[in-house]
Amino acid sequence: MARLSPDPTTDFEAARAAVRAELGGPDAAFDARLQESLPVLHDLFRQLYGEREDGREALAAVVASAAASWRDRPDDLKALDRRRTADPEWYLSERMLGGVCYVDRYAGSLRGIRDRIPYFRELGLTYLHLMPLFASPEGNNDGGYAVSSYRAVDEKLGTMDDLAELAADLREAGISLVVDFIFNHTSNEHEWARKAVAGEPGYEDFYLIFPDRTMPDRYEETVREIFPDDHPGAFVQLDDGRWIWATFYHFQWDLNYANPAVFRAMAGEMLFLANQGVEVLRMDAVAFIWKRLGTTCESLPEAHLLLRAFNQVLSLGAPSVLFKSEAIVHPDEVITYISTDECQLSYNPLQMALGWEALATRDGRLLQKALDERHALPAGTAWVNYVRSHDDIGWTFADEDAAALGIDGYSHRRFLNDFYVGRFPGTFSRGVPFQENPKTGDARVTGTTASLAGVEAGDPGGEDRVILAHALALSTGGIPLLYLGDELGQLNDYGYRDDPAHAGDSRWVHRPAADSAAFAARHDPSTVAGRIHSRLTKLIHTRQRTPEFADIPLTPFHTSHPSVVGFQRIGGGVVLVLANVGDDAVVVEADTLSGFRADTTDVVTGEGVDLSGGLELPAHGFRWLRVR
Ligand code: OTU
Repeated sequence: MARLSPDPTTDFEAARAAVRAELGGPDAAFDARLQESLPVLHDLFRQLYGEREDGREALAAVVASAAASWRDRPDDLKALDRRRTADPEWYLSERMLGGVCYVDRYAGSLRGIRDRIPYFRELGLTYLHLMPLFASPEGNNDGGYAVSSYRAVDEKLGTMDDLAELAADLREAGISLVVDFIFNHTSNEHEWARKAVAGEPGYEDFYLIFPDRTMPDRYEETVREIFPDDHPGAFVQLDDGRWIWATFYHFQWDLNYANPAVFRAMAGEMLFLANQGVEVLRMDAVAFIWKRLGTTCESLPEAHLLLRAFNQVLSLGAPSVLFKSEAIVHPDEVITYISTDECQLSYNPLQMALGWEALATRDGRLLQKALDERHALPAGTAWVNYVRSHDDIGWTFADEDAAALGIDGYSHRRFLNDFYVGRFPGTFSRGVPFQENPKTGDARVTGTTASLAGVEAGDPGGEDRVILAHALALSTGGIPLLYLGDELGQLNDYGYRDDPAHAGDSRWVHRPAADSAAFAARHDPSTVAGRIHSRLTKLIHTRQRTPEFADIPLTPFHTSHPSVVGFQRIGGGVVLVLANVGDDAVVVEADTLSGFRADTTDVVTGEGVDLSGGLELPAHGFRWLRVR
């Protein structure tokens, strides 16, 4: 055994020898990538595992498993790798559109999902995120976020072969398969977990297990409670009296990435999934993957080093695979995960939350400020813009941004929670609270888009708000991501309260089964489903033929109306987006618009719009205008 050395020559030789042993003969493509990646990976490993006696072996083993995976990678995926390498910014296209669903709730099984491909094409999807579909414990398994094996599909949904076939069929239809990579923790039933608890050699350090409360108490002085409804603090007690780190549910045990064997094992699972045809890995709970005493144990520098190292492993073994970061945290922190060598894609939780904030307050200024100051990204990376996800809405805006507008962050969050869970007088929203923490006053909100926006309550602005929220996600820049069912205006499903496995987790209220009646009515304008579907699909198809909507950069456009959010998207021409989050119509004055030509075109309807007398925006309405 040997440590990694600052002079990497011998370390490199050991790694290359391990690669040769896997590949047999020379492989020009792999060798070229190794040439580039090895120094980077070596440097990352030195920072992460420099003190370890087995550092050199760990590095060699990881590159060897990337080589083995490349050797076994199917030819069609190698062809995909070449196409993506030739067109590395494919995901910045205006044609990109994501959809997300649960396999069982949406279509029963993986085969059922396959049967929905014609509808996905009709909608225009190019990206499909299937919620966790791996083997996991019976009963509550956090919607599959407690994984018992990354190599086995939940047998109720199908098999790994079904998944690989589905990935190929989706690819054929121009749709990239996205799955979760839940790598912060495994379920307590994972083989590694069983072995760790049993003290099997090689597995003792896979998780963070302590003999008594001494260390847990010290850690808990500085870490947040994430699922306080389930257990206080970050640890749970094992049957034998010891304590194990569990950030989320008590059956989700955090892995110990300070142990390179964990990195190595996870790199293997990741490469395995890449070879099934998964094109994007949604990196779950990235903020939590590294712990250090005396810190919040969130977004530590090592979390980034780990992501970068995983990225290098993939660029060796499956170069076309992308990472999407799931960091639902302060915007300054979200941005740190986004770069071409870390996560190329990231959820945009700030825009999501502030879209809802604007609809509640009828004031677009905080959202405008975020678009002005926090929307820009490094070249070659993209936001994933969503109206809501399978998770709760957390009010992750920056307090200093709120303060700049004279808003107190703490009381504003309380207002937003009250508003969206239906406690605020006159609210249009029918959300449900999630993880209310009486100790901190913190809470989050759940609900389908239609229920949050006022459709469930019968508010006259409900349908408009659903469309407006999506119009923002479709136009600001990045990959819009649709929660499938929202395009039919599906409402909250309160049935979860009768299911013992779900009753304790209010997020199930917004994860309804697909509504076949709403689906059948999607072309019927006398129904909510039909109206929302036709308005939304019109916007989707408009986006797909509007090159200005590609890529990320936007140019802010300010009016004198607090309820109006504005920006320009500049491509071949210029598209001006104006959105009114208020409940009253406003007229944007001709003077404000005088920098543009007067005879503009509405890109949605194709009709001419004359700006010389100003522009009227209806209540919760918006316009997409080609102004140059
Ligand atoms: C993620 O979310 C998943 O999206 C959730 O569905 C899982 O329950 C969880 O991880 C555990 O796997 O706390 O309420 O970014 O907000 O990672 C959702 C911090 C969550 C967390 C996020 C987490």
